[in-house]
Amino acid sequence: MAIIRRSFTWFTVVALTGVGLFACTADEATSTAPVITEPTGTPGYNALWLPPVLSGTTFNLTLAKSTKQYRTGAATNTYGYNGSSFWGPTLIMNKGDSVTLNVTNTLTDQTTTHWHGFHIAPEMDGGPHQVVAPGATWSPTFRVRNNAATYWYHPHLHEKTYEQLTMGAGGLIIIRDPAEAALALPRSYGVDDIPLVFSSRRFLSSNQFAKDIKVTTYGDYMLTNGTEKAMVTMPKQVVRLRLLNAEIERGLNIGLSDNRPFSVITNDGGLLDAPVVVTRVVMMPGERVEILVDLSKDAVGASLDLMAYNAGQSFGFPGQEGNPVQPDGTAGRINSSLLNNTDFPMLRMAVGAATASAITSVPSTLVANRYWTTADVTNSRTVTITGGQPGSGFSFDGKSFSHTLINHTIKLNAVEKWTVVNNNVFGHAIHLHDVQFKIISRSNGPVAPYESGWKDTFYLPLGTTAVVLAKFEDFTTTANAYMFHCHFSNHEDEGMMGQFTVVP
Ligand SMILES: [Cu+2]
Repeated sequence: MAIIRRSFTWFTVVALTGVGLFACTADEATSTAPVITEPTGTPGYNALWLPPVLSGTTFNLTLAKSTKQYRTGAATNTYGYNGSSFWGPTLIMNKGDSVTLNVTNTLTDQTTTHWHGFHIAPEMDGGPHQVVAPGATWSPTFRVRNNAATYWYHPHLHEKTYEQLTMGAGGLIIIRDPAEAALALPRSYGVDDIPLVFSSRRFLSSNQFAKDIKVTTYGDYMLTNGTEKAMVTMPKQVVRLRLLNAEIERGLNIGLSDNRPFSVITNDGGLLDAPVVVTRVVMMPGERVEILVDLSKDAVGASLDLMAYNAGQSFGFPGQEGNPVQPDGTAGRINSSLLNNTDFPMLRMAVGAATASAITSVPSTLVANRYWTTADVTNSRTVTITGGQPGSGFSFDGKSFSHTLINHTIKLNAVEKWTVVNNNVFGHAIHLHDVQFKIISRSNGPVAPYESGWKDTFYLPLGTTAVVLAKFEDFTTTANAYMFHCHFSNHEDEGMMGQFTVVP
């Protein structure tokens, strides 16, 4: 791939970018990634990497070491699945299919692969107990029961999640189902349906990723699908963006640079009843939303940025704190980052020609969800966030994670009300395995309409309490438990994780 030089016209740049995107089915080259330079002379952009797709009912994933050329000089050591230089392929599954995943670990460390958001038996879940030894292959098999939405897979080995995520291990999963297929929604992957994975990194002077869990909780440079200064051309019509916050700890207050409204159509576990129109959506690590952005009135050749409007957040919002000092990777920069407490772009969106079968309007309704209500509740419990004092990790109810500690035992088919209390020292992102739940109340105000759907991860701001309802059905615990934890992987690795079993 050649460097596109400034002497090209803007339209040529857009056209070539489009070709690059639409043709991209394999991993980008590491040292010859295209550099898109705008005629205005602003800093160059790199073509957004589009993860290749695997579909069918058997999925082979191989986690391996790789490298990617992010900086002049030494390449950055990374991890990727199936030969990717960062991240992995997007798995497309159909609800109702029985699938087998063969996960091969070529690292010298153990790993696990968790199917985030999936309602599956605990032994298939890929949590800390389902260890894949170096050189081994793990082959879980299960029926896909989740609704159409965007899910993801990532390592979940206790005390190694932070490191393996930092190195780039992860991938998206798209589930399709008939209810979603019946709607007039964009779904041409990489054309009008674009996956976007946000994760920032800090580079040491050696060009390697900083991965000191005690120091580097926030990166200094945003990587979108592993691409720094990413740019993509989207057609002049309604486009669908599948957003995943795959940060270690940073929250993202996402909006568009011209403040145009956009429509949230999914939460973590499925379509909403109807699109929710917003100008901002807050996403914590682990959360996904799919949004529709209307580009039909934009001129071909125009552009806008997908932004994180993170300046001015209150204390406890992850990424609010810290000082923007020069990156050197050395100690003394705990919780600081060049991106903290600032607004920054995450993707340059250029507008190209419309496609032949363009979606030009946003549906007024989506699906009819039947959520749990307090009338369904058969058991209630409270989980309180504790710990986090200097020198100690966060915990739940005073207990740090132990492989042998079962924090909660739940009866099969119970509809449970979990009240999660955070009067501690910082905000968190709470994730429950096994279930999709409904947030029914927050102590700091109403539940935002854009988070009113099925959720598996939610933001719990400092000083607040949230109440969620979930039904624990279909699977009981025969050996290994399910996890609940903070999805800030540094908090999780330092003990902010517990286990629950589901019993007859
Ligand atoms: Cu946390």
